[in-house]
Amino acid sequence: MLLLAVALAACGTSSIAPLLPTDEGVLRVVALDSLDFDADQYEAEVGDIEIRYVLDGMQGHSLVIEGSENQLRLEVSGGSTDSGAIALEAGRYILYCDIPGHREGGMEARLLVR
Ligand SMILES: [Cu+2]
Repeated sequence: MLLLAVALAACGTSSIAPLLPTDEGVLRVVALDSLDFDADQYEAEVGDIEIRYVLDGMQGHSLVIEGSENQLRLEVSGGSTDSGAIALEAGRYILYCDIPGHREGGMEARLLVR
């Protein structure tokens, strides 16, 4: 509990999604039918990153990481969720939805791995 409190304090207030909003160690990303994710930037810890992709809407959406499209592709539609894991080194990445037109419509976000 102390560790969690320290982690939360270190995050401060911003539009960055909390590291552990629901499940410990799982990066939760929500897809919105407005062709958006629920945050502009996500953060995760170096190593095997488990991502849970949740749809808040009805349209089908995907989630891939630029440059690692062949390693992980999550897909949601009609209220479903999807999850998977990917190993990433420290750095800055771009998440996006690869359904035609969606990224162009704004469906991308940054991922900071540290
Ligand atoms: Cu999409």
